[in-house]
Amino acid sequence: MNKYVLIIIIVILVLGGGVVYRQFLIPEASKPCAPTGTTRDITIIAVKDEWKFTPEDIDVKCGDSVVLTVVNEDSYDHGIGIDAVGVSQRMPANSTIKVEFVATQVGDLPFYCSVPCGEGDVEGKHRTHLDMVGKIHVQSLISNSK
Ligand SMILES: [Cu+2]
Repeated sequence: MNKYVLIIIIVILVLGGGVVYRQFLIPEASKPCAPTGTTRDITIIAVKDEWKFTPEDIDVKCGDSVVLTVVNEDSYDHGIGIDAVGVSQRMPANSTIKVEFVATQVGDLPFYCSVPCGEGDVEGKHRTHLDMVGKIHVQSLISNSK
């Protein structure tokens, strides 16, 4: 019986600690942002035979809902992965997919091609699957008035 009382006390302490942390101790910058009510429609293109996403840098505000339309111009598959928001989706050849998430934290969300897709020379430069990367910059509402 005592064992169970102890377990309950431990559980309460752990949960209580979590609540205290969330309420009082989280640094301001890593708190989730309140929804802005704005939906940002952004198109990203996997450029034909260039092993490149364009644009590679995207700005959104923290709290924005983001709808990405991702176009694959190639006759082979790519994928889009944005680990920080749990996005991982295959992009079949010559197709367009949509990916949605809410930007809840300030910071950079790296995205990348999640499907091995080969390599080649583009205007004298060698490019590969690993060059298909970019960043979504999630900006604070307060500190940036761009
Ligand atoms: Cu790839």
